[in-house]
Amino acid sequence: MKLKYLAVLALFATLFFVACGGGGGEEESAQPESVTIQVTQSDNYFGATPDNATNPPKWNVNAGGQVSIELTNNGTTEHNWAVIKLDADMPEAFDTATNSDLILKETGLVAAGESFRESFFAPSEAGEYLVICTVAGHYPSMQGRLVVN
Ligand SMILES: [Cu+2]
Repeated sequence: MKLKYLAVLALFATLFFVACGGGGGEEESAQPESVTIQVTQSDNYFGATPDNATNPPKWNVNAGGQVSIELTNNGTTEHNWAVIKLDADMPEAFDTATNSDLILKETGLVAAGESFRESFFAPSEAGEYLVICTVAGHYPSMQGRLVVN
């Protein structure tokens, strides 16, 4: 009788271990942390200084994580915020008529003085993604990097 009791106890102990082991696996597959990025646009550059070509502003996000973009256009003309596909073969001047297939994600044109907010999911592939303004003549002087970690 006592032996049977011990056998049941051992069975429960085993089940408990299996259940706890499964819990660890759930943590590993948890969603990446969401982040908020702030983007400012001016004529014709992103961020604080007009040296994007040599010193592009960087926005850090988590691979596959949710990104809330808070964008403000402080310029006097419309601007875009377009993430280019990783390792795309970029032309010297971006032409929306022929180069739109290079765009991975974009806010679309934001009018002068307007703000734009949206949530989207970051690419699942890590890397430094080129971000440009697609308005004619604004790239390469207007660019940044979406850094996916
Ligand atoms: Cu622009």
